[in-house]
Amino acid sequence: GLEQRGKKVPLHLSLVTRLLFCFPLLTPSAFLKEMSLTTEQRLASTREMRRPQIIQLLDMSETSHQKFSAVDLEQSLFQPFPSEVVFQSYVPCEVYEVPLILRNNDKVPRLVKVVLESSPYFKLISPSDVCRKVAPGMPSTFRILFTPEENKDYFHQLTCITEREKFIVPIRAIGARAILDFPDQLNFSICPVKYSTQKTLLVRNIGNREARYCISTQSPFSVNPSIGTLGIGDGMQVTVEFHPLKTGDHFRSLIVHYDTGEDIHTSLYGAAVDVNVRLDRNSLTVEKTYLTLSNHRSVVIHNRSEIIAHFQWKAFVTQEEEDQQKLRLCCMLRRQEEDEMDYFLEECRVDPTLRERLSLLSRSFQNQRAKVQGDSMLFSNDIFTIEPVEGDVWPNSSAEINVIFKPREARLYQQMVYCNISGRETRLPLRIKGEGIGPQLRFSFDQLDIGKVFVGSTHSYEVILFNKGAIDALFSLVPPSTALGSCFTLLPREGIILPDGLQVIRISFSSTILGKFTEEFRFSVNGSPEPVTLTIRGCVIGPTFHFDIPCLCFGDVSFGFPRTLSCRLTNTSLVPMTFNLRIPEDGSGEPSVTSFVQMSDSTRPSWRRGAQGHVKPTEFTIKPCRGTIRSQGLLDIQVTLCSNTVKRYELALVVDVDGVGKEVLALLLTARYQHFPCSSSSFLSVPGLQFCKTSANGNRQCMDPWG
Ligand SMILES: *[C@@H]1O[C@H](CO)[C@@H](O)[C@H](O)[C@H]1NC(C)=O
Ligand SMILES: *[C@@H]1O[C@H](CO)[C@@H](O)[C@H](O)[C@H]1NC(C)=O
Ligand SMILES: *[C@@H]1O[C@H](CO)[C@@H](O)[C@H](O)[C@H]1NC(C)=O
Ligand SMILES: CC(=O)N[C@H]1CO[C@H](CO)[C@@H](O)[C@@H]1O
Ligand SMILES: CC(=O)N[C@H]1CO[C@H](CO)[C@@H](O)[C@@H]1O
Repeated sequence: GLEQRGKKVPLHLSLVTRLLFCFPLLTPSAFLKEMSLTTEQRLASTREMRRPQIIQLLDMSETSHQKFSAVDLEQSLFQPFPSEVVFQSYVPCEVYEVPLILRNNDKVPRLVKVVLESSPYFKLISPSDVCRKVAPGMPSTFRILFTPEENKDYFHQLTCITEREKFIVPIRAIGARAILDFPDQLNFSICPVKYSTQKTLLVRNIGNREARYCISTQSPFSVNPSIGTLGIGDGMQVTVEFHPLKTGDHFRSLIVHYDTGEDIHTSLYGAAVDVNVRLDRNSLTVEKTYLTLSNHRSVVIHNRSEIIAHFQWKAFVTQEEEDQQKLRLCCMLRRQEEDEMDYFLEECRVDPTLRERLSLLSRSFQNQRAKVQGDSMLFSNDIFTIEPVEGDVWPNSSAEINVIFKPREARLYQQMVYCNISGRETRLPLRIKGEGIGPQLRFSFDQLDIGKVFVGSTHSYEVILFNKGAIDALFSLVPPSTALGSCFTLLPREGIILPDGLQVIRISFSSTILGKFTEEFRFSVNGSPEPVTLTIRGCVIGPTFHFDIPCLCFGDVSFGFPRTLSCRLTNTSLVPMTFNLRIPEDGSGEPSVTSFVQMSDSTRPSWRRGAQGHVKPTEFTIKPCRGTIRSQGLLDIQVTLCSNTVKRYELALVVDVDGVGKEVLALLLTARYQHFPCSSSSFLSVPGLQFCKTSANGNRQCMDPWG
């Protein structure tokens, strides 16, 4: 088991440890110091001791009687010192010597042997008692002689063989070295964030070998040059830049890697802070602006710092959001490309000569994507423009930034923009607002009260539409949707009014609809969300008219004797009226019969029978019963009553007016039946329909009306 383990020492692992230990993180000064030591000084300054690299485990039963050891297997039985034999600062052909001490770590005496593969430069001198066991805790000292031929690096190794293992002690001869005199630390102290602060170092090669170097560091630091050569004793400028994007402390290393294998570290430090660079406001409202016109306001970037502040106006609040947007755009382009490719390949199947254009297509998409990637994503917008969108503000000065507002619609616009500026970690937000306004049309008055107008009469009015705004106004009437609205005619219905101009709108109105009304007329204005309105209110009334007497009093009427009265119907309105006169309570039967007719026509049935009919006779005649009275005209009306009924009359003559209504006015009619002195009873066949008379003293006398 031991044997096997011994043969499988993981070599690669030990190599890593070796490298780590041979090239520890050295500062330039430590490196210089180390390189300027003599071999003796170097040995004298060596303190640390490391476990050697065991390359093989041996079977102790073959080499020793002491098969067990107090030293654990990871350790060697002998501890070498120094762990690495180093020669340096030598001159060719001189002989240098370094002792190697091997101390017995075990609790029992042990043997140790050292083997050096033959070399023209290195010699091993073993102690004279090399074949004797070394007592526990005691050293055995070997000597290594080195005779260099040139001032260059030599590598060799010693193999130490104990009773249990073989291990290696490396020999390194460090020849000429380049030494760039970088400082151990470079302190940028406090710098503005998002700003590039540079320090230039004058570096000389103070070593004895040409320097072939690589210089590297990590963000937020950068270095220039990063690679080069520098002759012995020569100097060069190295610029280290600190460009922090975040505030706070930043620690990094500047690593100078030499071709001889050493990595020398300079610590870099810088603290990034926000400086006094700011906007004079964080919100800005551009005054109301007419469509198609533009207005601007300015915001000032104040720079009270010592730096030249570079600024860019952005639409996104952070770099991350900006990058996401780029990603989205690229994805979109990729999908679009795939689609177009699919389509194109389909075409190519039909026409193979198109195939050449395939690469053109793909190149065009490639270019577009590159453009997106390289885009600095400056703010750009159709409505708001920022000028300048990028620039510099010098120390102790300020920059005026114009925000130009060019609305396309009549509405409120709001937008956040962000100023990415040196000296401030976060982008400075600015809220910009502006309101677009459309043409400004107004009526000279927005309410027109036309009072009472007669039905059917035509009236004209004028209102004035003003353009109070700064831009042309294109207006057009929204056709009214109501019945009354269509009784109005507004002219012109559409047109254009220049700024400060006016347009007379003629309104004519004639209504057949009675009653109060409030009608809103709307003119839509191009570019304006709200129409300009005109409200017309008023009342349409019917014609006014009256009779010249309060009552048609027929007084006492005699049976069958017509009596005619007249009255005068006067039209006091400004419109003609068409009327119809009737007496609703009058009978609807045959016209009543006069006594003359009754007497001369013997074929007529007796009154008695007529009176007995179910339909009462029509007793009144109106002349004319229909007609039209012109505006402010009058008409005499004759009403004839021929009574066939024994009764007291009290009824109404009503007036219907066309287009206005029925029974608009009523005129009282009164009459009283007066009985007749009668002699012939043949007429008086109907009891109660006698021509009787009651005298003042109460005597009742009946007589034949025709007697
Ligand atoms: C850098 O220098 C400043 C003073 O200039 C000092 O306060 C600070 O401690 C230094 N920092 C480092 C890391 O050297
Ligand atoms: C800026 O002004 C301050 C105070 O007025 C002054 O100390 C500083 O030197 C000025 N800096 C520059 C770069 O002009
Ligand atoms: C923001 O401004 C800083 C300083 O000018 C600059 O270094 C950085 O690249 C800008 N960021 C973007 C995303 O443009
Ligand atoms: C105008 C402005 O703000 N610029 C300023 C830059 O800073 C100096 C002082 O540091 C001011 O005097 C300037 O007015
Ligand atoms: C106001 C009025 O009564 N209107 C007119 C109706 O017609 C008569 C007769 O012409 C006029 O005298 C009234 O003036």
